[in-house]
Amino acid sequence: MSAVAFDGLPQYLEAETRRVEEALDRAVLRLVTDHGLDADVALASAVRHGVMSEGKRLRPILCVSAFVACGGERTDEAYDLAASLEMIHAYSLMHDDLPAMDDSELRRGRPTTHREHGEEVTMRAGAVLIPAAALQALHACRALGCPEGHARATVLQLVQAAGAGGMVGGQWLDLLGEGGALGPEELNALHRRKTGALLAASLAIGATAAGARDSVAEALHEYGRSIGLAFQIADDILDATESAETLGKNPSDAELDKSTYVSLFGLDEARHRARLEVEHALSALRAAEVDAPALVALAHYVVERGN
Ligand code: GRG
Repeated sequence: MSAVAFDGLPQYLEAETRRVEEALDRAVLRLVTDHGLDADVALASAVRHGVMSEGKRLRPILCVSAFVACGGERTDEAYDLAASLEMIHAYSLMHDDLPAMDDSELRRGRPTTHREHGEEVTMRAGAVLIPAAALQALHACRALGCPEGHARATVLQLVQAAGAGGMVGGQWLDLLGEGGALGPEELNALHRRKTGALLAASLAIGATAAGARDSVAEALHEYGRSIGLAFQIADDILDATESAETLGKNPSDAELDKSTYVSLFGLDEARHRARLEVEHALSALRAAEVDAPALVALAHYVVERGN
């Protein structure tokens, strides 16, 4: 596969983030108007608060990067597809921050959605985003001209990654594990679902929508699984070493008595394990001859990021 123009990660992230923000803006507007939510001002404001706050937008950026690496074009419709992943991610953060779960007051450098809009509205705002994300993915695939089978496979990948076998199941294991000591296998199994499934689906969805051949789609999925784990190890390291000001959220693993890669292995070994996962991700790309400098740079970014 041939390389696409890539002028360095900072410029890439800036340009991609802008396109993702535009797509999210379109998605929220569609959700609000198509479903008559504009009559429910509180609900519409909570949806906007949860989705439009300043996140890294990593999942949609990975999705479009995979789509382009597989021959797709950077059209608005490609970003509309990628926005579906961020809609799931945004809902998960809104619900994760609720008192019944992690009970957080700060997210992305500002008060969490329930602190601004109340718990009941935040539960509803998160819930409407789940089916909206599936519809968003389906409509975007059709607008991209994907064959119906690819469109269906894409939506399936999204809902499976978000569901009981993926993110929701992982979050449940995480809540059950609080206060107990998980071993390395249990911790990996938890995070492959809680964080890793949606990150890996971001790559797989980009590849499927672009009609990638099986060996390339599998390589991108493998890359996604490895950077998913690397991402979570880095998240644990950041939680243990950085301030709320840097993170835009309160470090909480110690307070919630969670098993983490840092509590299990210590900082140095956790860093080593994250780098091994990045190496594994890059070797999956090389083995399938996927020449995508953006994906190489993003794999390094996942473990070198500051928040
Ligand atoms: C009902 C059990 C149950 C679950 C509901 C709440 C939920 C579903 C899932 C939570 C999943 C979760 C919070 C995963 C955390 C993933 C993670 C490391 C988030 C931080 O991602 P970043 O750093 O955040 O990409 P930004 O803010 O940059 O988008």
